[in-house]
Amino acid sequence: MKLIIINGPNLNLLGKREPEVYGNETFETYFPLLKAKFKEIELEYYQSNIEGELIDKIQEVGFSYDGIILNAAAYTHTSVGIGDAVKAVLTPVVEVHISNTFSREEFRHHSYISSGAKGVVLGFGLQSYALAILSFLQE
Ligand code: CA2
Repeated sequence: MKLIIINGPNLNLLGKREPEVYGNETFETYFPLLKAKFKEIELEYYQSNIEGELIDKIQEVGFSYDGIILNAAAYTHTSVGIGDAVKAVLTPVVEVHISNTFSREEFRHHSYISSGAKGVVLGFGLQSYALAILSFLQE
């Protein structure tokens, strides 16, 4: 099984700013732990701050990988283009958020991703990513 985690803008700052919302751990330290936890899975990681690069990556992997775990970060709430890309590919996409976006500002309550996603996991901190991986294993 081949899965990719795609992270959007500013998630490269995890663990370095706003620890009260996003925790203390960087994705660079968390990702090897995830790989060790799910040894049976070929797990990749991609991060970009650029909307078009995220769309390119979704298109690149979206016809051959078994799953995409997508945290589009702020683009979740603004990007028709990423929402369209999620709907255009054949690979199922699970939308992930670290924080509970529904307990935050109103503008974070709408997602352009969710309607095309297989499911959504949010609010469990970095564990949201592990739960999303589990959703692919329990098919
Ligand atoms: O909770 C999530 O995972 C979000 O996708 C994170 C986005 C936010 O815009 C979404 O509403 C919810 C923000 C990612 C920015 O991450 C930072 C990490 C550390 C310091 C500053 C920003």
